[in-house]
Amino acid sequence: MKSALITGITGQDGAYLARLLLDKGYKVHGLVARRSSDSRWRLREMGVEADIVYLDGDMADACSVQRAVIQSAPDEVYNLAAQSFVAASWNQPVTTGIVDGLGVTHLLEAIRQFSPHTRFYQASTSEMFGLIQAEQQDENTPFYPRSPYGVAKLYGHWITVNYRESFDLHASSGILFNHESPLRGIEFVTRKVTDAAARIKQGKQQELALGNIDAKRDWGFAGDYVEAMWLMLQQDKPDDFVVATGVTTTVREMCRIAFDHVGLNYRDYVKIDPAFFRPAEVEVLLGNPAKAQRVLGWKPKTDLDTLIRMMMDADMKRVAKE
Ligand code: NAP
Ligand code: G4F
Repeated sequence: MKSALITGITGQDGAYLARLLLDKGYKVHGLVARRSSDSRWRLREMGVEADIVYLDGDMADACSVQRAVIQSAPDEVYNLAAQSFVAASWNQPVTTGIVDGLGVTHLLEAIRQFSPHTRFYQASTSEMFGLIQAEQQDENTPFYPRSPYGVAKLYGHWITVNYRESFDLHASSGILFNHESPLRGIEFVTRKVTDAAARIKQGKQQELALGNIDAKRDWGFAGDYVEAMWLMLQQDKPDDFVVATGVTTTVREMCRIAFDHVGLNYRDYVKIDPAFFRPAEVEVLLGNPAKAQRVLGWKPKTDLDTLIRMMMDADMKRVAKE
């Protein structure tokens, strides 16, 4: 039985990846940071809460990260832990830098010293492209991050590349574009919109305040994207891969799809609130997943319309039960 360690197992991707690895017969360990309230709801939603070995630890605490690597004796480590909300990174730039940046070194160092055969996946991000330097971004596009989050993740990306080149570790970096699901955090724009549309439809909310609705994102489904993570660690050689759909859509159009699904016109409810604009915006992201398709045989299976409908259906049911 293969052993895997997932950091960030209580997050959206952690829950989908845990399900995928358990279905493949892995023993799954999860590094979980101490929280004062329940953080395992996504694992319950995926029906995997009881099947995971939980290890206490925090990415900011090198000792706990090291202990988790020794205790789990992993064949594969998936580093998904992060302060992942871009907007919050301007208010917590140092924490974001430590967890999303230096935390990666804590993990790579533990692997180098105690488990050098372990294969490593780093959750890198299209936010590293920021102020885009090419119309469609791929593995060769120069980076230009636009937030403390993007900067911290760029450190995490390059330290992964550096440990691969310096110590011959099987360390891969997945440069994933936005991916969503019914398990997406409520602060991200897709879930904020599907939750609000469900509440408005059911008379529990009157309007929805948003920021820059002209921003464009390349949105895919988290369930598809965790397959790409796993595929990267099954390759003979570690490498970097862009994972995206190759389609970009405005926040405005995503709102239209969500509200349409419940028979409403988003224009009647969406208000623009400057409080949700960012100090520096990433106006557009559009990925080129050709390498992932060629080398990994990976393709996205879910288009945006299907994804938003899936999220709307889940939110309509959840809001009705409240
Ligand atoms: P998420 O839902 O925000 O999950 C983040 C996870 O990290 C949670 O389990 C969280 O634990 C954990 N975490 C936060 N701080 C930690 C710390 N100091 N020590 C240990 N664990 C900590 O994020 P996601 O959407 O699943 O994304 C997974 C990863 O992919 C992240 O690294 C993100 O930056 C990256 N990424 C995401 C996307 C996307 O569109 N979703 C795209 C590209 C890259 P709690 O639940 O206890 O807070
Ligand atoms: O949903 P978002 O908050 O996601 P963002 O900033 O693109 O980051 C997500 O994707 C990254 C990959 O590119 C990940 F690395 C990161 O961890 C995270 O998962 O915002 C999307 C867009 C932005 O342009 C934002 O300005 O939507 C715009 N937006 C407009 N109004 C809003 C809102 N975003 C949020 N969260 N809330 C709004 O009211």
